[in-house]
Amino acid sequence: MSSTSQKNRYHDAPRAADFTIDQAWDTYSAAEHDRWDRLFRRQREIAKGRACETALTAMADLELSASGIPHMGELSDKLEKLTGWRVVPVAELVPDEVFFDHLANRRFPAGAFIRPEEEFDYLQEPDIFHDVFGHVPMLANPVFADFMEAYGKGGQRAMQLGQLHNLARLYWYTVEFGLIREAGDLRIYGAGILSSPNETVFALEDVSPNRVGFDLARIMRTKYIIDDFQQTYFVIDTFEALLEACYKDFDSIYGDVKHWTDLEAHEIDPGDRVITRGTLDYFGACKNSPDLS
Ligand code: HBI
Ligand code: FE
Repeated sequence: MSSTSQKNRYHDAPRAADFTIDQAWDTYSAAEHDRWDRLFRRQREIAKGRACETALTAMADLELSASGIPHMGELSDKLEKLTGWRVVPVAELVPDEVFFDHLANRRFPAGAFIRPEEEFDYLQEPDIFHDVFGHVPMLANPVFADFMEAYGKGGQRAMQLGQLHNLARLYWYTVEFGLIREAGDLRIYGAGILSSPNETVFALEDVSPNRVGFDLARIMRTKYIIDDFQQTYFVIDTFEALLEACYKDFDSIYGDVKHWTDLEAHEIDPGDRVITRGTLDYFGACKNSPDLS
């Protein structure tokens, strides 16, 4: 396993107080540009008929393509005209409070590095393909753009209340692994799914996972897994409904959820709006394993 600094040449890059770095777009090698192109072509094909309309349309509007690694400044100039968001280069995960401050100010921190060839299919850290292909198109949707700013502000509040883990679950089950109902079918908007060829198919078509209607307090009680497919996916009806649910006064929900027991990632709760009850077969014996989070 290569060490972080070997794998990620931005690991030691000089950074500003807000953890942003210089993308140094001219330093990407032909091999790195080619890797982006192969990742893009493969995932764009699999996403057809599976990603939500918003994501597919935005990729075209933002001129994302298999023509080399995007220049974040040029991409930001296009995105900013649509929703006021910019994409700022960072070396790797940044501290939560820094992350929330960026989101609250319509800046999305995106990894500048691209995954090494040996991690072509999956990596745990967010690289430029996960962030730009997975997250950025959704920021072109005005309602989702408002939600992400509200999430940033909510995160700052959650930290003050010491309940960041509850809010992180909301991010996980929507921004990273959310599904949306579209024309009577289910489609993907979560970046963690959208940037993963295998999970793009699994999340929509496999019989193993549960699929449950979105409920804010329920999600805040639900543990999640960070190194495998999700055992439960939550489905929103519209981005407006997601935003509306989160404009509620978070404080009252934090107050309630603090006293409720957590749910394991595979559990169905009696109050759930069950869309599909999964067989959990993919998760095998591990379905009773202690979940991380
Ligand atoms: N930093 N660069 C980066 N990207 C993320 O997605 C990210 C982060 N820091 C913290 C974080 N995500 C999560 O803990 C959020 O739920 C806060
Ligand atoms: Fe992400």
